[in-house]
Amino acid sequence: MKKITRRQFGKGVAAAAAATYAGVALPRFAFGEPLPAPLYYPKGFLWGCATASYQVEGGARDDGRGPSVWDTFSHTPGKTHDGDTGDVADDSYHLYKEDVRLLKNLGVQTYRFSISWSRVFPTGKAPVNQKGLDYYNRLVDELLANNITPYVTMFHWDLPQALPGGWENRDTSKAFADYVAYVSKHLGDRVHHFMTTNEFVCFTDLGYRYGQFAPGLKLPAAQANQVRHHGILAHGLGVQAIRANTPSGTQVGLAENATVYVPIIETDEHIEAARKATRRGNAPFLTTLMEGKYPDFYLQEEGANAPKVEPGDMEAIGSKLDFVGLNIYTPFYVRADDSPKGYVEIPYPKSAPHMASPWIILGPECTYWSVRNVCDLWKVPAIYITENGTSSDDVLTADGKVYDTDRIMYLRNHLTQLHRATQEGYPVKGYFLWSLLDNFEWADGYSKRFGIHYVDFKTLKRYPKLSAEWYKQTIAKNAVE
Ligand code: PNW
Repeated sequence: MKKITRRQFGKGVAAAAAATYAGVALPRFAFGEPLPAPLYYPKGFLWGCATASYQVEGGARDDGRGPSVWDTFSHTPGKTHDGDTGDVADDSYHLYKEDVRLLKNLGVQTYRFSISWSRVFPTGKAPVNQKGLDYYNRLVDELLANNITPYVTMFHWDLPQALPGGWENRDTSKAFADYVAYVSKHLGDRVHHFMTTNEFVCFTDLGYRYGQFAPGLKLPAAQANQVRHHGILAHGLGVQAIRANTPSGTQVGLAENATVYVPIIETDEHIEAARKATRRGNAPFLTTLMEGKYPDFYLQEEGANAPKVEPGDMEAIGSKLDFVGLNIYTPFYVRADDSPKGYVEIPYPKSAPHMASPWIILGPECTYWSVRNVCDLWKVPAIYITENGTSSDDVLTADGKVYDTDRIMYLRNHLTQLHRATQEGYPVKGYFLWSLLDNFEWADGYSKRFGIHYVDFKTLKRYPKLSAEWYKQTIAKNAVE
């Protein structure tokens, strides 16, 4: 499609001024020139969908898979909504070809999925379970046969249950590196994009400090900080392992739900406040990775609870990355102030609109600011939005359709903001919509649907929602409308 210039578009507006809708004259644009539409993305921009192993695979006991902490947690009464588990989930372990067909039909260029560590190493360590790796070989081959580029996450929270002490134990970081070395060596001939870990805060703090995710512990600060350290150490050793076991040119990054700070209004002082907040608010995770050391203020604030670091840890943790993946759902607003921190967070007004999951506040500009803050602070070479999407109270109608207009509203707004980042020259390479299909939403079980395909969890039949149709058009046009 040809790009419309401002001048041509202006003429269109003049012609449209006389237009009517349902017999009523439409107003003229009140102020100057409207934005050109549609919003074209850069040529070669990569569109994709994302999923994670425990959320979609099912086949929990098939072909020698060992239990993960999420099997244990979800089978513990009271831990998940209605006692839901990932035993069957979407059964993608058996239905993966159908899922690849859904991807193909959307026209995506990429698919982000994760490997179940305990499928490949049932106890977390050798011996390997060849049948487990074979599943990922089949999935990768099926994707490539359909011209879809695989983006592989090594760890999306399903830690092998058998590893003693889980992330409390430093050995787990080393076991991770061994597992990553093996998998990257065997997939690296066909997979050229790897992410080490997904969302540190969810598998460290939420699992070990607040207890709402597996393994459900509520440890004191010193131990919880050590868990965080083992998480980022695993990432660092994982980067080294991938680099050592794959051809040069292989792209290595991670997927991180960095807390995104949005300046209340765009003035220099508030923009600066948002940048400071980004560095401080992500101190134990992304900030430390990007700077190769724990920030001084973090160590001071944690005092005696600060993590214990061994020689070589920080070099690994600070390993250079080819890209940073950001999982973006919700904004946090800040303003400048005179305190030593230089900013204060603004609480949401009670009336702040949210999506079906109450923690997803509608604030699409956070997608733009996530990219801008991270790039301005740390000059990263490439950025992907590795997740973005929302739950919705989807209803399957008698004609087999789901009219998820609120999800489309959410996506359209976020993609409009991401477009701004691409236009300003930030190196955003691609976007992965969360999620390809409804799946096991962790502690919320099957009560929250994030898919652009509806899944009937009794029959496992998949139905494209209206949002799938909308995303398909977005991809085909390489533009948001
Ligand atoms: C991400 N929160 O998790 C995960 O990467 C996905 O596995 C998940 O399904 C998706 O977002 C939707 O929730 C999060 O409560 C889960 O702030 C919860 C939170 C954030 C991220």
